[in-house]
Amino acid sequence: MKISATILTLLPALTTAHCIAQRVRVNGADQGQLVGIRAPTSNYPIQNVNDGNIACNSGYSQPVSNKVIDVKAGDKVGVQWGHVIGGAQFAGDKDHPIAASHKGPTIFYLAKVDDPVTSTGKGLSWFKVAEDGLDSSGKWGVDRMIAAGGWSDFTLPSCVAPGKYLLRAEIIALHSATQQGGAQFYMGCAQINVSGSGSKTAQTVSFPGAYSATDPGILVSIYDSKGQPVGNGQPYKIPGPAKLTC
Ligand SMILES: [Cu+2]
Repeated sequence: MKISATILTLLPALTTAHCIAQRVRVNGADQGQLVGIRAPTSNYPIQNVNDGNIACNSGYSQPVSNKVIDVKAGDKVGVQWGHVIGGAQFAGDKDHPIAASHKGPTIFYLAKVDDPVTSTGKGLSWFKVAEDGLDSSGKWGVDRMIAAGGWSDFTLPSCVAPGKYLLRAEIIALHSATQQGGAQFYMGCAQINVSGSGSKTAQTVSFPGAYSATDPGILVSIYDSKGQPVGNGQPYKIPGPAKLTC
C-alpha cells in the first residue's frame, strides 16, 4: 500500500517524541557533547527485543568519540538524554528531553570489553548496575530524568571490578506497551574505564536475549482506571536480571 503524501507530511509530528543518549557526567562534571558515548543519528526507538542492535544501538553520528572516560567505582555517573543530538530540536521544544507521555524505567548495564571504543556491544555479557522504575507516588524513572533536564544519574557500585567497560544506558517507554511490540527501547553506550579495588560481578545477560516481548515489565498497561499513567495498581517489574549489590 502506498502512503499518501499527506500522511508523509504528518510523520515528522509523530517522530518528535523520541530521544537520544548523548552526554556523560561523572560526579557532576559534564564530559561534553558526544564525548565518550556513541549516539545514533536517529532518535527512533527499537521495538523488537530481538533486534541485533539492541545492545548499543546503530547508525552512529560519525566519527565515534575515541575518548574513554575515567570513572572510580563509587562515583556518581550520569547520562543525558535529549530529543535530538544537541538537545532540543528548537526553542521551547516540549518533547525535549523526551515527550512526557513516554513513561517507563531508566536502567544501566555494564559489560567488560577489551577496547570500549571499537567494541560494537554485540556478544557481550552485561550485568545491571542501576534501575529506576515506578515509585509509590506514580512517578517513573523517566519523570525523574525529565525533571533533571534529561540527566539520569546513578552511583557506580563500589564493588565493581576495575577495567574497561561499555556502559549501556536505557529507557523503556511504555505508553503503548499494552500491545506486544509496543514498548519503545532507547539505548546508548558510553566508553568507560573503571578504577577501584572491587571484584564483584552479578548475573549476566546478553543483548539481544535479556528481554522477552512478553516480560511483565514490557507487555504491560501503565494506566490506572482513570487512564492516568501512574501504574495499574500493581508494582511495576523492571525487566532484566537483578542488579549488582555490593
Ligand atoms: Cu517516542
